[in-house]
Amino acid sequence: MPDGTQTAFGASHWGAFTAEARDGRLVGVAPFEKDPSPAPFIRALPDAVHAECRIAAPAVRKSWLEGGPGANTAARGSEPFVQVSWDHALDLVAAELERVRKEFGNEAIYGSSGWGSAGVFHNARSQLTRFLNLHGGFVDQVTSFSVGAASVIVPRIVGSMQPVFGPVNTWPSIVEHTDLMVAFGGMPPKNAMVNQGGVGAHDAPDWHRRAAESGTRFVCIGPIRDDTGDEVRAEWLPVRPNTDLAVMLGLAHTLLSEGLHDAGFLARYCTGFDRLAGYLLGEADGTARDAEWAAGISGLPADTIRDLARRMASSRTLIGVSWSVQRADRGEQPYWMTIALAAMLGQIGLPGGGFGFGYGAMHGIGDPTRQVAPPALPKGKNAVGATIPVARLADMLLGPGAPYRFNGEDRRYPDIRLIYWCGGNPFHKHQDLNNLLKGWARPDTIVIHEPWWTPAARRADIVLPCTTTLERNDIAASQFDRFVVASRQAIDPVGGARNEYEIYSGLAERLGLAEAFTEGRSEMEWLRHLYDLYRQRVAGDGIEMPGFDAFREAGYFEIPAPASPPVPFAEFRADPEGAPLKTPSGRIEIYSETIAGFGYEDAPGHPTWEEPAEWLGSEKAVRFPLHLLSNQPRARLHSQLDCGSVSRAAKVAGREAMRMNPADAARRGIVDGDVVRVFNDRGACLAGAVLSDAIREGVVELATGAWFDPVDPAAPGSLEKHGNPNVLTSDKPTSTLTQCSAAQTALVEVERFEGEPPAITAFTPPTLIEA
Ligand SMILES: Nc1nc2c(c(=O)[nH]1)N[C@H]1C(S)=C(S)[C@@H](COP(=O)(O)OP(=O)(O)OC[C@H]3O[C@@H](n4cnc5c(=O)[nH]c(N)nc54)[C@H](O)[C@@H]3O)O[C@H]1N2
Ligand SMILES: Nc1nc2c(c(=O)[nH]1)N[C@H]1C(S)=C(S)[C@@H](COP(=O)(O)OP(=O)(O)OC[C@H]3O[C@@H](n4cnc5c(=O)[nH]c(N)nc54)[C@H](O)[C@@H]3O)O[C@H]1N2
Ligand SMILES: [Mo]
Repeated sequence: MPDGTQTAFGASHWGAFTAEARDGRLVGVAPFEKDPSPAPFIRALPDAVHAECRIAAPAVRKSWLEGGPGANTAARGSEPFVQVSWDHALDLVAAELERVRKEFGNEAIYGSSGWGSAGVFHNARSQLTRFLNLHGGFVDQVTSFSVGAASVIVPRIVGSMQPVFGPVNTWPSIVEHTDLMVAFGGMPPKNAMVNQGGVGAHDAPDWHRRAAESGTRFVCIGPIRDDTGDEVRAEWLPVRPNTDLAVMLGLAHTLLSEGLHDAGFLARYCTGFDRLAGYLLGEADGTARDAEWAAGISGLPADTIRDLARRMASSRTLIGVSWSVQRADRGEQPYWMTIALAAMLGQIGLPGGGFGFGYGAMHGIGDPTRQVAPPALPKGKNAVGATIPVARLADMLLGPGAPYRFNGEDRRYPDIRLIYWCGGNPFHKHQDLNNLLKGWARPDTIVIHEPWWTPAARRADIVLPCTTTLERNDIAASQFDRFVVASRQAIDPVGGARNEYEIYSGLAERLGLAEAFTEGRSEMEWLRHLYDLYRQRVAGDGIEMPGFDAFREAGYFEIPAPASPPVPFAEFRADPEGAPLKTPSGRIEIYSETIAGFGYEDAPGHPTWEEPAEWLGSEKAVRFPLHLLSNQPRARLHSQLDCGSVSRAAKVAGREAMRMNPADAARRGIVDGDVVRVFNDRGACLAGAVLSDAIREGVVELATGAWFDPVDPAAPGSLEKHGNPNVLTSDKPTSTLTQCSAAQTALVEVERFEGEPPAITAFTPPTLIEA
């Protein structure tokens, strides 16, 4: 270590590290010594933290500063910002919160968040929620982009979210017991690089290898071959996107017609199998959902489907389904059918058998941890009852007062005057960004806390610069990981950035809420308090954590793995009457009277196939013949670190890489490295072509997260030049029942882009005027 270099241990969603700083600047990060496979993009932290696009000072959009709330809102994104002092900025935000509260009530305030950064105290979502609740409440978001449709359907069918958030069958069980793992959507190694809250040791690749070595066979059913890592040597069944449900129905039909289903299990533990059986056999409409039928829809050979069904019935089989499969039109249907299919195999409640969602979606799903939820900053109570399903943002902004239905409820969208956004990036996450832009122009005021001039920050009215993890002390922990990390501040806040705790404390002071917000605690006092809560929590499990000071000194604490792996549904299997599921029948609801009772046209009482709004078999595919998969990126977390070196090195011709099959490319005269234009009726973007036979023909992969960078920054429909797939995705909800994101349901066409591609401006800060 050269002279003058200081080190600090810390953690991020994608790994723990030792940060090296010299003269107040980060100069490197070394991955945690206990991490066998660190995420490559951890190395981008120093350049991202000191990037040109860090926000140096509080800034207010020029027209807003001059004209007040509601001034020239259609110009959001194209106007300069005026830099103001912290005092001035906090005065403006406090006054605007009061104005909206008094004139329109707290139902006119929408607060939103996203992944933010790791850390239980400086957690963007908890801080925002605590503050807005104290101020009288706000319209909050429910469900999620990650597992939204699942969060509605899974509890209705099995009574809890355990099959999603665990414990699911963990890797030690799979190694020991599972003969065959059928993975719809794979178990992408790229996704196992992160955990919400942090990952200490990336040992998923080792577990995958051990499972393969122990004889577990893997089948990857999905449009992309490398959705499973080389370690598991999977057999690849390249299915058409959004047709998993048809494959599952075909498998189920084979089991039923060949008498391979477990009738005893279905009778004892489930309700309504007869209704599904009638559907499989086509009793009402004469269409048998057999292997041939499934082959016609999915593109997999019928013999392959039949053979797979027989293999599943003759061995200990675990069905894994990625979260992406439910992020599609009627995405709850394949999840429901997964449960029904596993019930037919009769192995639910046996070690290494049954089903589980999201293996590999995050590192911790399947990892043998105790799943202790870390403590969070107390949020208080929200006096506003109204929420919206998170993916319905644009519908809410464009249709105040409009009725909508959701999970058995009749609701109306609130009329939002003020958006307060911290720790998320709407111009990353939302579908159909050209549509969102129209809604974004509606509210009077948009306040954002951000470290960087992201596409959302440059489209806000008041931007308050906040610190990154490297600039503050925290405790990083996740219920999905066994390492609890004492994150240490490595450098002073960059530029004029402040911790959000300090920002809210300043606002609370102006609003007469200071004591209630801070409870008189400093950062370090809060950490000590939260840590003590954690210590008490694990003590109940017989685990002794050291005192706070010793923990900070050691840098981390490792919570030991449970002595024996969990077996989901084992109690229910042992005693279905004594340990019933929390469903109306107490059993697995293959048919749901409740869902049928809602009377939604797009969600009948058992899993049913309907053509997705857009798919390779639809009429729309004549004009737009390629199915777009906008999956999670390899070189970053969502839009985070896109301005860093690792993400930028992965671009092709400066744009997001789009993988396509060589045959699809040849038909369009596209060669490797070409800039291409990807388009449909909703929008168009540029991307850099990468040809790969790991992608099924008819499918293109353009990962999310390139910073939204349209040629005209405020005009809906302008060409996006950086490769943000959300100008192409559809904002159609998954269904009336679940109202979630159907991002994976989108068709596009691709052509070579001729001429000089426009320069990328996403990472250049907006024009800043000094006050
Ligand atoms: N490196 C990295 N890891 C991440 C994230 C990140 O941004 N970067 N994000 C994290 C977050 S927030 C989440 S929610 C999880 C998401 O986890 P997932 O939702 O599972 O992740 P995706 O990458 O969107 O999709 C996984 C794969 O599913 C396949 N797929 C898409 N549609 C279909 C389909 O209709 N059928 C089938 N069979 N396969 C399909 C695609 O080939 C895709 O590569 O990932 C987490 N992990
Ligand atoms: N097409 C398509 N779209 C998708 C998906 C998809 O598969 N396809 N996946 C969806 C999924 S699963 C998810 S989870 C979402 C993710 O969407 P988001 O969670 O909105 O994405 P992030 O890029 O992680 O946004 C986090 C933002 O918080 C900022 N930030 C970091 N630390 C702090 C902090 O301490 N305080 C504050 N105030 N800000 C901070 C970061 O700079 C970044 O701008 O995207 C969704 N969108
Ligand atoms: Mo997610």
